[in-house]
Amino acid sequence: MKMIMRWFPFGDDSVTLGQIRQVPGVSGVATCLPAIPVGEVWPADTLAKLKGEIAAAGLEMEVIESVNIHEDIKKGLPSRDRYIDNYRQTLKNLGEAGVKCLCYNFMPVIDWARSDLAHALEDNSTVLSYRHDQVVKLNPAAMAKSMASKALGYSLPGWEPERLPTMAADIEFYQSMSREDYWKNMKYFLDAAVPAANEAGVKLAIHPDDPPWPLFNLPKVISNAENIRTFLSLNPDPANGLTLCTGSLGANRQNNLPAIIREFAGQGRIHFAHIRNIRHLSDMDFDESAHLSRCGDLDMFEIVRAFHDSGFTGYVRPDHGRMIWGEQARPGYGLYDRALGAQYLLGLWEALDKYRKQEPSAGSRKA
Ligand code: DNO
Repeated sequence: MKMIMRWFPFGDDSVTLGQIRQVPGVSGVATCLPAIPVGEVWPADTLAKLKGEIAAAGLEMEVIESVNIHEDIKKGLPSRDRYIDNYRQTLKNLGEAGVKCLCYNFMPVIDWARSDLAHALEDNSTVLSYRHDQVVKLNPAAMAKSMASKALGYSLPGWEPERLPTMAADIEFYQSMSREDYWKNMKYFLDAAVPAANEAGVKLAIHPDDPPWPLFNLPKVISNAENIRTFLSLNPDPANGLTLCTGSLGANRQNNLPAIIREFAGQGRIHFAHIRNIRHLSDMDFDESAHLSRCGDLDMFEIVRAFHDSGFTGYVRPDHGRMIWGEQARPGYGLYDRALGAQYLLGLWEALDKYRKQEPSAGSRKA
């Protein structure tokens, strides 16, 4: 596996490339071009410039998170073909810039949702948290406003201001769309994007729904082993793969993460992993937590072992961290706790590597 960290360019991040370079074992960043309007082509020259800046800091730009999908594609409108052509051209440009993996999502209207971006834990660190009752009481515009008010002026990926004016109408549009039609629109996109991704040498890695249950009656679909199987079968090419986000899938207590990882990493369909821990407060309420197993309800050793046993060679990033030691950063994306998370995950990986070399038959237990 290759350890990377998420980083936002053009001064929209409190964390610098120089700082990331000093986190042991981190080889690169997952980054983006936030200023390009959704649906437009990501220009080759801007990508080359960004790659140069990242390389000058001694890091790689092999992962992009995310190129957002225009809502017309998800809605299946006739205008989707133009946006799909643009997506194909963006994939070509990404490949030419040396990008190997693209994390994206197909969630309608809303990317991820939380009720609080700075919820205090017992140790006075703050984390992103989710209380289902509070989220359903808010309309999406109110939620966007409340999230922005805690974002310390940083843009929140997935809550770009351009989405807000049409949010209510977009949500209304999906009320009459069946899940089957939504799957059809996904397939239509994949059948055009996957060949372009292959030509460009880029692996597509869809991010699961976060949280993994429907909100505002929107057809969310990547939330458990069964619907991931359906998704992967829509286009069986290995370039059509997953971002396995432990915190997103793990919010549903029914999801057996090690088993899910073994199944899909075993098939070579996981290209990117977002690893973080959460503490459940009920079936639909949770706080994010430090990465360490004992700090949350997810067993990080079993999660990392499932990747290791599957011979995983994709990218991993420590996902959302707590805000600690007085850091002021974009919620979830401070330096300190993510750096701690990266070291912990790399430590687990090194232990598994060395143990496996000494005891070749050890550790291959199925979940
Ligand atoms: C939130 C992130 C998501 C993710 C997108 C991928 O912190 O995990 O915004 O980047 O869903 O498209």
